[in-house]
Amino acid sequence: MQLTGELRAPDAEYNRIVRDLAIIRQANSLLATVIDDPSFVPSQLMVQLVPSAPTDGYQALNQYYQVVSDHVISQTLNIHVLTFCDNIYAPTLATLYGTLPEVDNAEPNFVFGTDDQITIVRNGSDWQYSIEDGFTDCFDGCDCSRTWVFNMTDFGQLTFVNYSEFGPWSWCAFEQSACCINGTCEMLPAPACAIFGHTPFGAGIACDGDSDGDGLEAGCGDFCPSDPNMTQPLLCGCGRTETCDAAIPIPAVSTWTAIVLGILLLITGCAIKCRRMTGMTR
Ligand SMILES: [Ca+2]
Ligand SMILES: [Ca+2]
Repeated sequence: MQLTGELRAPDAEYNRIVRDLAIIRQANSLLATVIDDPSFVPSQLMVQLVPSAPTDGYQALNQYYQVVSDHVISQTLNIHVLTFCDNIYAPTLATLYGTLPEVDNAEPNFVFGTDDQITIVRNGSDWQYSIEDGFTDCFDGCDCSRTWVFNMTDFGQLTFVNYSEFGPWSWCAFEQSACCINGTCEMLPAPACAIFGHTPFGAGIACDGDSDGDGLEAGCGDFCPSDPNMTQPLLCGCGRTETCDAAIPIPAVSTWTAIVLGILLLITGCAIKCRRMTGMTR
């Protein structure tokens, strides 16, 4: 409704937004629970009537737009809260009511304390989605927020545009994460790292500047950051030579022994495999 300014969301726009948000949330699970909180009650309108004026036009609009409740919240100021049978785009309807001679003022029933906002801007067939995730102390507007911006084509092709954080207070506590971008480790806000091909290292891992000197940074190709001879833990783990496969005396064992060893390998993993096959104590 906000996108078109119409009282009710047209099917085409509504369906496209549903599709686009599904694609965005599938690409970024952090956004699965970020929904748009309207800044006004979507089924209500606040109307202040001119004292003692005829209300024919007001009553006609109430009937036409299917008001189910007309509640006077101030006799002195003649302020009514109208509740409609369905959600409507209140700013547009407020303008309609405001044209009546018996209406002094009409406006949406604004609410405080919204936290998440989704804003859409159309740029031809491309739509840009700004998704703001607010948190902490939101009763009068959130102290902290994270905002993702995406571009979506008419054909459902998603592009990440930007990520930003707001919250200069210590309690906002935005997390930084080591992140592998095109083979280089960078410290980034954790949510930004997870977007589109960026590989978060996980909690507690920082860029190490290739401390073991094997040419790759921790998590950015080197998953054994303290072992200069290994970059992958393989089966036996970092710091352990992977000799098990070469030591398996396959021709020397019976079929049943091979089956038992195979089952043990499946159940217990590498440690048993190395011990069984080579006699090593690990
Ligand atoms: Ca390294
Ligand atoms: Ca290494």
